[in-house]
Amino acid sequence: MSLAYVALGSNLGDPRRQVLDAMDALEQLPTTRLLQRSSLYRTAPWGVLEQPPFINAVVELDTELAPRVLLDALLAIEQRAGRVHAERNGPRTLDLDLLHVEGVQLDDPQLTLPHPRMAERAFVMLPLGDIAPHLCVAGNATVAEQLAALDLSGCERVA
Ligand code: PH2
Ligand code: MG
Ligand code: MG
Repeated sequence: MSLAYVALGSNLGDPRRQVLDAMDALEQLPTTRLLQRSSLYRTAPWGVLEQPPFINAVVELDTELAPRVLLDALLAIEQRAGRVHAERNGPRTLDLDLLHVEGVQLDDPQLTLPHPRMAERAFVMLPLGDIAPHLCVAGNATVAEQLAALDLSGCERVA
């Protein structure tokens, strides 16, 4: 079994509902337990600014699924949620990003682990800090230490 961290995001339709439903779907994956879920955050859009705010969260899974199998399962959950995803960094019904799998480094076209840009993104690090403040994912700094360097002003806890 390995600990795996998945970021959830949505800003189309009913984002809060879609994020909560996706957490339930993650909990149902074979050989997988959902150990922790962060609070939900309403976050200002990053990348493409002219779009609705996102709901973001992070969960911790304990899973026997290999990282690429888990990634396929995440994509299947996105599809089932009726994912609309036209533009890079643009609006989406549901986005599930694999952030980190304990002990795994991967660099292939479909999947890079740990997620190369997560440490810069408050909408990822803030919920991750709820459930894994002591985790080191990039270099030697913990999530809590990296959070101290981020501007969190666009992020508001909603549940
Ligand atoms: N996801 C993006 C692009 N921009 N901004 C916020 N606040 N939250 C996201 O999840 C997000 C984003 C592409 O996946
Ligand atoms: Mg994303
Ligand atoms: Mg994605």
